[in-house]
Amino acid sequence: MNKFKCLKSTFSLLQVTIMAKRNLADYKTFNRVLEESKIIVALTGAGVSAESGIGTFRGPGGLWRTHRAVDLASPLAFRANPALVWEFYHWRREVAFAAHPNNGHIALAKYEKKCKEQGRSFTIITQNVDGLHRRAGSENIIELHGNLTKVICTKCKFIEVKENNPICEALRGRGDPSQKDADVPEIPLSELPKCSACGALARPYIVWFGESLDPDILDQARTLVETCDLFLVIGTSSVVYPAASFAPFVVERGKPVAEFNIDEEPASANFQFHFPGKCGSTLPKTLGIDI
Ligand code: BJW
Ligand code: ZN
Repeated sequence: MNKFKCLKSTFSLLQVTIMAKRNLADYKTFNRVLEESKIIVALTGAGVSAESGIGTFRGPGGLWRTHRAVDLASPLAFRANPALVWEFYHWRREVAFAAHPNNGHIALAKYEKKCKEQGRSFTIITQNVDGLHRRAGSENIIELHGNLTKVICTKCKFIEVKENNPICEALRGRGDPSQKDADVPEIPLSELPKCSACGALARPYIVWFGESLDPDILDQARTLVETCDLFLVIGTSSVVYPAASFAPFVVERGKPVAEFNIDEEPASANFQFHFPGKCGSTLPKTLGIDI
Protein backbone atom coordinates (compact mmCIF):
# COMPACT_ATOMS: atom_id res chain seq x y z
CA MET A 1 0.00 0.00 0.00
CA ASN A 2 1.44 3.43 -0.86
CA LYS A 3 1.82 6.22 1.72
CA PHE A 4 -1.27 8.14 0.52
CA LYS A 5 -3.55 5.07 0.55
CA CYS A 6 -2.31 4.10 4.02
CA LEU A 7 -2.97 7.63 5.35
CA LYS A 8 -6.41 7.62 3.72
CA SER A 9 -7.48 4.32 5.32
CA THR A 10 -6.14 5.42 8.75
CA PHE A 11 -8.20 8.60 8.37
CA SER A 12 -11.35 6.61 7.42
CA LEU A 13 -10.87 4.37 10.46
CA LEU A 14 -10.50 7.46 12.63
CA GLN A 15 -13.66 8.96 11.13
CA VAL A 16 -15.63 5.76 11.83
CA THR A 17 -14.33 5.66 15.44
CA ILE A 18 -15.22 9.32 16.03
CA MET A 19 -18.66 8.75 14.47
CA ALA A 20 -19.32 5.74 16.69
CA LYS A 21 -18.49 7.85 19.75
CA ARG A 22 -20.69 10.79 18.74
CA ASN A 23 -24.02 10.99 20.46
CA LEU A 24 -26.24 10.99 17.39
CA ALA A 25 -29.48 11.00 19.40
CA ASP A 26 -28.57 14.20 21.24
CA TYR A 27 -32.03 15.59 22.00
CA LYS A 28 -30.71 18.65 23.85
CA THR A 29 -28.46 19.90 21.05
CA PHE A 30 -31.09 19.05 18.43
CA ASN A 31 -33.66 21.08 20.33
CA ARG A 32 -31.38 24.14 20.28
CA VAL A 33 -30.68 23.73 16.54
CA LEU A 34 -34.40 23.27 15.85
CA GLU A 35 -35.46 26.37 17.77
CA GLU A 36 -32.79 28.49 16.04
CA SER A 37 -33.63 27.34 12.50
CA LYS A 38 -35.64 29.68 10.29
CA ILE A 39 -36.02 27.45 7.22
CA ILE A 40 -36.68 23.82 8.07
CA VAL A 41 -37.22 21.11 5.47
CA ALA A 42 -38.35 17.54 6.09
CA LEU A 43 -37.79 14.86 3.44
CA THR A 44 -40.15 11.97 4.06
CA GLY A 45 -40.32 8.43 2.67
CA ALA A 46 -42.41 5.30 3.01
CA GLY A 47 -41.32 4.78 6.65
CA VAL A 48 -43.42 7.73 7.83
CA SER A 49 -46.56 5.93 6.62
CA ALA A 50 -45.55 2.46 7.83
CA GLU A 51 -47.35 2.95 11.15
CA SER A 52 -50.49 3.83 9.16
CA GLY A 53 -50.39 0.33 7.67
CA ILE A 54 -48.86 1.24 4.31
CA GLY A 55 -46.03 -1.14 3.42
CA THR A 56 -42.59 0.24 2.63
CA PHE A 57 -40.89 -0.54 -0.69
CA ARG A 58 -37.74 -2.21 0.46
CA GLY A 59 -39.16 -3.79 3.61
CA PRO A 60 -41.14 -7.04 3.99
CA GLY A 61 -44.32 -5.31 2.71
CA GLY A 62 -42.68 -4.49 -0.63
CA LEU A 63 -44.30 -7.42 -2.43
CA TRP A 64 -47.69 -7.54 -4.19
CA ARG A 65 -48.60 -11.08 -5.18
CA THR A 66 -45.23 -12.33 -6.46
CA HIS A 67 -44.12 -8.94 -7.77
CA ARG A 68 -41.79 -6.44 -6.13
CA ALA A 69 -43.61 -3.11 -5.93
CA VAL A 70 -40.60 -1.38 -7.50
CA ASP A 71 -40.85 -3.69 -10.54
CA LEU A 72 -44.50 -2.77 -11.14
CA ALA A 73 -43.74 0.94 -10.69
CA SER A 74 -42.11 1.21 -14.09
CA PRO A 75 -43.11 2.40 -17.57
CA LEU A 76 -41.87 -0.93 -18.92
CA ALA A 77 -44.26 -2.90 -16.69
CA PHE A 78 -47.17 -0.63 -17.68
CA ARG A 79 -46.45 -1.04 -21.40
CA ALA A 80 -46.19 -4.82 -21.00
CA ASN A 81 -49.33 -5.26 -18.90
CA PRO A 82 -51.38 -2.13 -18.12
CA ALA A 83 -54.21 -4.19 -16.59
CA LEU A 84 -51.87 -5.80 -14.03
CA VAL A 85 -50.28 -2.46 -13.10
CA TRP A 86 -53.74 -0.86 -12.76
CA GLU A 87 -54.84 -3.74 -10.48
CA PHE A 88 -51.77 -3.07 -8.32
CA TYR A 89 -52.53 0.67 -8.19
CA HIS A 90 -56.22 0.06 -7.47
CA TRP A 91 -55.11 -1.97 -4.42
CA ARG A 92 -52.62 0.75 -3.39
CA ARG A 93 -55.37 3.38 -3.68
CA GLU A 94 -57.71 1.28 -1.50
CA VAL A 95 -55.02 0.83 1.17
CA ALA A 96 -54.05 4.53 1.13
CA PHE A 97 -57.65 5.83 1.13
CA ALA A 98 -58.53 3.61 4.10
CA ALA A 99 -55.40 4.56 6.08
CA HIS A 100 -55.24 7.29 8.73
CA PRO A 101 -52.38 9.70 9.41
CA ASN A 102 -50.28 8.50 12.37
CA ASN A 103 -48.56 10.45 15.16
CA GLY A 104 -45.54 11.11 12.92
CA HIS A 105 -47.66 12.86 10.25
CA ILE A 106 -49.57 14.73 12.96
CA ALA A 107 -46.40 15.93 14.74
CA LEU A 108 -45.06 17.33 11.45
CA ALA A 109 -48.35 19.10 10.70
CA LYS A 110 -48.52 20.62 14.20
CA TYR A 111 -44.89 21.72 14.02
CA GLU A 112 -45.54 23.45 10.68
CA LYS A 113 -48.38 25.38 12.32
CA LYS A 114 -46.10 26.39 15.20
CA CYS A 115 -43.44 27.60 12.74
CA LYS A 116 -46.03 29.63 10.84
CA GLU A 117 -47.07 31.39 14.06
CA GLN A 118 -43.40 32.18 14.75
CA GLY A 119 -42.66 33.44 11.21
CA ARG A 120 -40.43 30.46 10.40
CA SER A 121 -40.80 28.22 7.37
CA PHE A 122 -41.42 24.47 7.49
CA THR A 123 -41.84 22.42 4.31
CA ILE A 124 -42.28 18.72 3.69
CA ILE A 125 -40.71 17.26 0.57
CA THR A 126 -42.31 13.86 0.32
CA GLN A 127 -41.54 10.86 -1.85
CA ASN A 128 -44.85 9.36 -0.75
CA VAL A 129 -47.91 9.30 -2.97
CA ASP A 130 -50.48 8.43 -0.28
CA GLY A 131 -51.66 11.97 0.58
CA LEU A 132 -51.40 11.34 4.35
CA HIS A 133 -49.39 14.50 5.10
CA ARG A 134 -52.17 16.69 3.70
CA ARG A 135 -54.82 14.68 5.56
CA ALA A 136 -52.82 15.21 8.79
CA GLY A 137 -53.08 18.99 8.25
CA SER A 138 -49.71 19.83 6.65
CA GLU A 139 -49.98 22.58 4.05
CA ASN A 140 -46.46 23.18 2.71
CA ILE A 141 -45.94 19.93 0.86
CA ILE A 142 -43.91 19.16 -2.23
CA GLU A 143 -44.90 15.80 -3.71
CA LEU A 144 -41.87 14.58 -5.64
CA HIS A 145 -43.26 11.31 -6.99
CA GLY A 146 -46.89 12.23 -7.69
CA ASN A 147 -50.12 11.27 -5.96
CA LEU A 148 -52.40 8.23 -6.02
CA THR A 149 -55.50 10.37 -6.53
CA LYS A 150 -54.24 11.68 -9.88
CA VAL A 151 -53.99 10.14 -13.35
CA ILE A 152 -52.20 11.32 -16.49
CA CYS A 153 -53.21 10.55 -20.07
CA THR A 154 -50.75 8.34 -21.98
CA LYS A 155 -51.56 10.30 -25.16
CA CYS A 156 -52.36 13.99 -24.49
CA LYS A 157 -50.72 14.14 -20.98
CA PHE A 158 -53.84 15.69 -19.41
CA ILE A 159 -53.60 15.37 -15.61
CA GLU A 160 -56.77 14.99 -13.56
CA VAL A 161 -57.80 14.17 -10.00
CA LYS A 162 -59.86 10.97 -9.69
CA GLU A 163 -60.88 10.39 -6.11
CA ASN A 164 -63.70 7.98 -6.95
CA ASN A 165 -63.06 4.46 -5.80
CA PRO A 166 -62.87 2.22 -7.78
CA ILE A 167 -61.54 4.51 -10.44
CA CYS A 168 -63.49 2.48 -13.06
CA GLU A 169 -66.04 -0.32 -12.78
CA ALA A 170 -63.71 -2.99 -14.18
CA LEU A 171 -61.39 -2.54 -11.17
CA ARG A 172 -64.12 -3.12 -8.58
CA GLY A 173 -63.07 -5.99 -6.28
CA ARG A 174 -59.72 -6.37 -8.09
CA GLY A 175 -56.12 -6.18 -6.85
CA ASP A 176 -56.36 -8.83 -4.12
CA PRO A 177 -52.68 -9.42 -3.21
CA SER A 178 -53.36 -12.98 -2.05
CA GLN A 179 -54.50 -14.11 -5.52
CA LYS A 180 -52.29 -15.44 -8.29
CA ASP A 181 -52.10 -13.45 -11.56
CA ALA A 182 -53.02 -16.61 -13.48
CA ASP A 183 -56.28 -17.04 -11.49
CA VAL A 184 -57.49 -13.53 -12.31
CA PRO A 185 -59.03 -12.80 -15.74
CA GLU A 186 -57.23 -9.93 -17.47
CA ILE A 187 -59.17 -6.68 -17.73
CA PRO A 188 -59.55 -5.64 -21.42
CA LEU A 189 -57.71 -2.44 -22.36
CA SER A 190 -61.01 -0.78 -23.33
CA GLU A 191 -62.27 -1.09 -19.71
CA LEU A 192 -59.24 0.48 -18.01
CA PRO A 193 -59.32 4.15 -16.82
CA LYS A 194 -59.67 6.71 -19.62
CA CYS A 195 -58.58 10.32 -20.10
CA SER A 196 -61.55 12.69 -19.74
CA ALA A 197 -60.11 14.97 -22.44
CA CYS A 198 -59.30 12.58 -25.30
CA GLY A 199 -60.51 9.11 -24.24
CA ALA A 200 -57.08 7.44 -24.45
CA LEU A 201 -55.67 5.15 -21.75
CA ALA A 202 -54.89 6.97 -18.49
CA ARG A 203 -52.18 5.83 -16.08
CA PRO A 204 -51.41 6.66 -12.44
CA TYR A 205 -49.78 10.09 -12.02
CA ILE A 206 -46.75 8.60 -10.32
CA VAL A 207 -43.09 9.08 -11.20
CA TRP A 208 -41.77 5.66 -12.10
CA PHE A 209 -38.14 4.55 -12.38
CA GLY A 210 -36.32 6.10 -15.31
CA GLU A 211 -38.90 8.90 -15.62
CA SER A 212 -38.07 12.54 -14.97
CA LEU A 213 -39.62 14.39 -12.07
CA ASP A 214 -41.77 17.45 -12.85
CA PRO A 215 -39.10 20.16 -13.41
CA ASP A 216 -41.04 22.86 -11.48
CA ILE A 217 -41.49 20.58 -8.49
CA LEU A 218 -37.83 19.57 -8.58
CA ASP A 219 -36.80 23.26 -8.77
CA GLN A 220 -38.92 24.10 -5.70
CA ALA A 221 -37.33 21.20 -3.79
CA ARG A 222 -33.80 22.14 -4.85
CA THR A 223 -34.27 25.78 -3.81
CA LEU A 224 -35.22 24.61 -0.31
CA VAL A 225 -32.29 22.19 -0.16
CA GLU A 226 -29.97 25.05 -1.11
CA THR A 227 -31.35 27.49 1.48
CA CYS A 228 -32.53 25.49 4.51
CA ASP A 229 -30.93 25.80 7.97
CA LEU A 230 -32.00 22.33 9.04
CA PHE A 231 -32.89 19.20 7.06
CA LEU A 232 -34.84 16.27 8.50
CA VAL A 233 -34.65 12.87 6.78
CA ILE A 234 -37.61 10.79 7.87
CA GLY A 235 -38.37 7.14 7.08
CA THR A 236 -36.51 6.84 3.82
CA SER A 237 -33.81 4.40 2.75
CA SER A 238 -32.17 7.31 0.85
CA VAL A 239 -31.39 5.18 -2.18
CA VAL A 240 -33.68 6.71 -4.81
CA TYR A 241 -32.44 9.75 -6.74
CA PRO A 242 -32.78 12.67 -6.98
CA ALA A 243 -34.23 12.69 -3.40
CA ALA A 244 -31.21 10.73 -2.14
CA SER A 245 -28.91 13.57 -3.16
CA PHE A 246 -30.66 16.22 -1.06
CA ALA A 247 -29.28 15.42 2.43
CA PRO A 248 -25.66 14.96 1.23
CA PHE A 249 -25.99 18.37 -0.45
CA VAL A 250 -27.14 19.95 2.84
CA VAL A 251 -24.21 18.26 4.65
CA GLU A 252 -21.84 19.78 2.06
CA ARG A 253 -23.34 23.19 2.82
CA GLY A 254 -22.34 22.64 6.45
CA LYS A 255 -25.95 22.63 7.70
CA PRO A 256 -27.31 20.07 10.17
CA VAL A 257 -29.17 16.97 9.00
CA ALA A 258 -31.23 14.86 11.42
CA GLU A 259 -32.40 11.39 10.50
CA PHE A 260 -35.42 9.56 11.91
CA ASN A 261 -35.39 5.88 11.04
CA ILE A 262 -35.80 2.48 12.68
CA ASP A 263 -32.51 1.45 11.06
CA GLU A 264 -29.20 3.08 10.23
CA GLU A 265 -29.08 3.52 6.47
CA PRO A 266 -25.75 3.79 4.59
CA ALA A 267 -26.20 7.57 4.31
CA SER A 268 -26.70 7.92 8.10
CA ALA A 269 -22.97 8.11 8.88
CA ASN A 270 -22.76 11.61 7.42
CA PHE A 271 -25.64 13.07 9.40
CA GLN A 272 -25.25 15.11 12.58
CA PHE A 273 -28.23 13.52 14.32
CA HIS A 274 -29.86 10.10 14.12
CA PHE A 275 -32.98 9.36 16.16
CA PRO A 276 -33.56 5.62 16.10
CA GLY A 277 -37.04 4.15 16.41
CA LYS A 278 -40.47 4.50 14.88
CA CYS A 279 -41.04 8.07 13.76
CA GLY A 280 -44.57 7.96 15.22
CA SER A 281 -42.76 8.17 18.58
CA THR A 282 -39.49 9.97 17.79
CA LEU A 283 -41.05 12.88 15.88
CA PRO A 284 -43.48 14.05 18.61
CA LYS A 285 -40.66 13.71 21.17
CA THR A 286 -37.97 15.61 19.21
CA LEU A 287 -40.34 18.30 17.90
CA GLY A 288 -41.87 18.75 21.38
CA ILE A 289 -45.40 18.08 20.14
CA ASP A 290 -48.19 16.75 22.37
CA ILE A 291 -50.43 14.46 20.34
C1 BJW B 1 -39.17 3.66 9.32
C2 BJW B 1 -40.32 3.13 9.86
C3 BJW B 1 -40.86 3.84 10.92
C4 BJW B 1 -39.79 1.86 8.29
N1 BJW B 1 -40.27 4.94 11.36
N2 BJW B 1 -38.60 4.75 9.77
C5 BJW B 1 -28.23 8.70 -9.87
C6 BJW B 1 -27.50 7.57 -9.56
C7 BJW B 1 -28.04 6.31 -9.78
C8 BJW B 1 -29.31 6.14 -10.31
C9 BJW B 1 -30.04 7.26 -10.61
C10 BJW B 1 -29.49 8.52 -10.41
N3 BJW B 1 -30.42 9.43 -10.77
C11 BJW B 1 -31.54 8.77 -11.19
C12 BJW B 1 -31.33 7.45 -11.11
C13 BJW B 1 -32.30 6.37 -11.47
C14 BJW B 1 -33.39 6.16 -10.44
C15 BJW B 1 -32.75 5.77 -9.10
O1 BJW B 1 -32.64 6.54 -8.18
N4 BJW B 1 -32.33 4.53 -8.98
C16 BJW B 1 -31.73 4.07 -7.72
C17 BJW B 1 -32.60 2.95 -7.14
C18 BJW B 1 -30.32 3.68 -7.95
N5 BJW B 1 -34.20 7.36 -10.27
C19 BJW B 1 -35.16 7.65 -11.11
O2 BJW B 1 -35.41 6.93 -12.07
C20 BJW B 1 -35.94 8.93 -10.88
N6 BJW B 1 -35.96 9.66 -12.06
C21 BJW B 1 -34.92 10.47 -12.44
O3 BJW B 1 -34.04 10.77 -11.69
O4 BJW B 1 -35.00 10.90 -13.75
C22 BJW B 1 -33.82 11.36 -14.37
C23 BJW B 1 -32.85 10.18 -14.58
C24 BJW B 1 -33.34 8.92 -14.94
C25 BJW B 1 -32.46 7.84 -15.10
C26 BJW B 1 -31.08 8.02 -14.91
C27 BJW B 1 -30.61 9.29 -14.55
C28 BJW B 1 -31.51 10.37 -14.39
C29 BJW B 1 -37.39 8.60 -10.54
C30 BJW B 1 -37.54 7.90 -9.23
C31 BJW B 1 -39.00 7.54 -9.02
C32 BJW B 1 -39.17 6.65 -7.81
N7 BJW B 1 -40.42 6.06 -7.85
C33 BJW B 1 -40.83 5.18 -6.75
C34 BJW B 1 -42.11 4.48 -7.19
C35 BJW B 1 -43.35 5.18 -6.83
C36 BJW B 1 -44.40 4.14 -7.00
C37 BJW B 1 -45.53 4.25 -6.05
O5 BJW B 1 -45.42 4.85 -4.98
O6 BJW B 1 -46.50 3.68 -6.45
O7 BJW B 1 -41.00 5.92 -5.56
S1 BJW B 1 -39.64 3.96 -6.31
C38 BJW B 1 -40.00 3.95 -4.61
O8 BJW B 1 -38.79 4.36 -3.93
C39 BJW B 1 -41.03 5.07 -4.39
C40 BJW B 1 -40.46 5.77 -3.19
O9 BJW B 1 -40.96 7.08 -3.14
C41 BJW B 1 -38.98 5.66 -3.40
C42 BJW B 1 -38.17 5.83 -2.15
O10 BJW B 1 -38.41 4.81 -1.25
P1 BJW B 1 -38.47 5.13 0.30
O11 BJW B 1 -39.56 6.07 0.58
O12 BJW B 1 -37.13 5.50 0.76
O13 BJW B 1 -38.95 3.72 0.88
P2 BJW B 1 -38.05 2.45 1.32
O14 BJW B 1 -38.95 1.29 1.43
O15 BJW B 1 -36.88 2.29 0.44
O16 BJW B 1 -37.49 2.85 2.75
C43 BJW B 1 -38.31 2.95 3.88
C44 BJW B 1 -37.44 3.41 5.05
O17 BJW B 1 -38.28 3.64 6.17
C45 BJW B 1 -36.38 2.40 5.47
O18 BJW B 1 -35.15 3.08 5.67
C46 BJW B 1 -36.90 1.86 6.83
O19 BJW B 1 -35.85 1.51 7.71
C47 BJW B 1 -37.69 3.06 7.32
N8 BJW B 1 -38.79 2.78 8.22
N9 BJW B 1 -40.63 1.95 9.14
C48 BJW B 1 -39.10 5.34 10.73
N10 BJW B 1 -41.99 3.37 11.54
ZN1 ZN C 1 -55.85 12.45 -23.18
